[in-house]
Amino acid sequence: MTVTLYQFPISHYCEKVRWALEYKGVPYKIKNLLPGQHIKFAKTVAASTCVPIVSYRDKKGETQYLQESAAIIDWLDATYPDKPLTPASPKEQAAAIAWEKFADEDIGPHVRRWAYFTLLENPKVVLPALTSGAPLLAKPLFRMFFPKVREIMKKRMNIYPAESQDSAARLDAAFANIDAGISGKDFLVGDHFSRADLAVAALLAPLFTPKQYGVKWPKKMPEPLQSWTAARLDKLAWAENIYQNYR
Ligand SMILES: N[C@@H](CCC(=O)N[C@@H](CS)C(=O)NCC(=O)O)C(=O)O
Repeated sequence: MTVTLYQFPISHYCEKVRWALEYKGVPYKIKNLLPGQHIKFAKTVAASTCVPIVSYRDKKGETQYLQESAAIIDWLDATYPDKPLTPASPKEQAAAIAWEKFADEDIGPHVRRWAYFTLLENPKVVLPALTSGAPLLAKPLFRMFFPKVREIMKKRMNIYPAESQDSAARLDAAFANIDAGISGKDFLVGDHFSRADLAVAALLAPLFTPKQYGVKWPKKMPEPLQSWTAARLDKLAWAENIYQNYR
């Protein structure tokens, strides 16, 4: 079966799906999209404009499209049962899904807003990441339109000072929640790596920029992001460890 991932390389939700595909050993093709260009494509195949989107051929040979990283992981586990990311016991399954929902809703959007708050003001850093994997000719065009794209991104994701500071505060609350969830154990749920660990670690990853993410990050992030994360390395250590061992 040919599985294709439509993505923004920089997107941590797309990283979540790349990790799930690779962890399970599912071969897949990548189609990189540029922010803006993605809208037309997404609207023709799915309910909303967001990526990741995964396509595959069903038994009748028809192409199906899946949107939402959690739904994609559901489909992966149902279709490729080896190396399950969803725990078998109903109790652990419910706990893992709850952690994933927490990661998707209470970590992902805040990491994104807080990181872009710094990154969008530093085109030299963010442009290579935003255009990575794009066709050569599209890169200068995207650069040219970047000021406009940046304003649209700010508007769509509320990347303004007060909202961004609020996201930073929410991340501190999320760290406390994760600490309590781990409390000396290796995993968030049970004795095995699951979609709970994968989702939390992937959605935090832009803060510690692991090489497995596949995007060319700068050695040092611009300020204030750099100092903020440097002061929280202990809070990120568990997720970094999960990357080292399972990504
Ligand atoms: N709940 C979605 C969130 C995905 C998401 O927020 N994707 C962002 C990139 S990080 C996106 O595609 N934004 C552009 C848009 O929504 O048009 C998931 O888990 O897949």
